[in-house]
Amino acid sequence: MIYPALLFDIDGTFSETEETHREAFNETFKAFGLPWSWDRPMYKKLLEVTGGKERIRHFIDGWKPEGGERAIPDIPAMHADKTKRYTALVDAGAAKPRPGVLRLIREAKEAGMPVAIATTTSFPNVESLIVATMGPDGMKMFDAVAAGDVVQKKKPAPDIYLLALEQLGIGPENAIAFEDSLNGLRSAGAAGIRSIMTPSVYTDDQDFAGAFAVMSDLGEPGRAYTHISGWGADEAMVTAEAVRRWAAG
Ligand code: XBP
Ligand code: MG
Repeated sequence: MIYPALLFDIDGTFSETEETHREAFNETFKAFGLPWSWDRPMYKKLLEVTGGKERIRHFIDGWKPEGGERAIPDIPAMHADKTKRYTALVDAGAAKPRPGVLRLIREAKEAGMPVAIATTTSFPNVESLIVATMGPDGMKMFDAVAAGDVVQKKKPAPDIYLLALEQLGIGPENAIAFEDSLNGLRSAGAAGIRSIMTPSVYTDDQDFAGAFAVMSDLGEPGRAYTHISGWGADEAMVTAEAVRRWAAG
């Protein structure tokens, strides 16, 4: 194997999915007869808590919405409904990969570098997104998939990254994470993994001090990224070759 392994976050990093998550949550609230609707500023605050079930609980506890206390026992059912609605939206084409993501994954696989997923989102959401954007065999591109409730503590805890490393059988020094949020940066960092950050619509005002590199996106041929900090100041694309060079220091 050629290292580093590339560990991808999904929401915000692989694709700008959070608006689709928000839409699915709101559809679910309506279906459950709850007079709740999360608008963008509210959802931005709610994103501080990762995980859909955890986010609904946090909303009930913090915002004290009408019907909140009564809805607590329904959270697992509400979340299952939200997953169905989210995957239906994604299956219908709601999410596009961010610039450079598919290119980099293909380059890495061709170079013999392991590629994995480390995300807070539920496994069916990952599968729908990968199949919708990479085709029916898309999941075969990944050497490990660590997603959702398989760990006790979600990001910013290191658990999901530690699980991905365990599945790959490698140490953190042999991995680079791709993330879009402070929760993701902290999670990877707590697992000892360096992160390349591509801020997303909900995280572009967060402070990624200490990240390995920060750029607007991964770049495509003829469409360079905007460099923000760290490695890659004089380059245009995050390529598999560049990641290997940067990681070797
Ligand atoms: C993603 C999340 C997820 C999604 C919803 O964080 O926080 O909770 O918003 O997914 P990250 P579920 O990108 O840092 O992994 O509803 O399936 O939990
Ligand atoms: Mg993310």
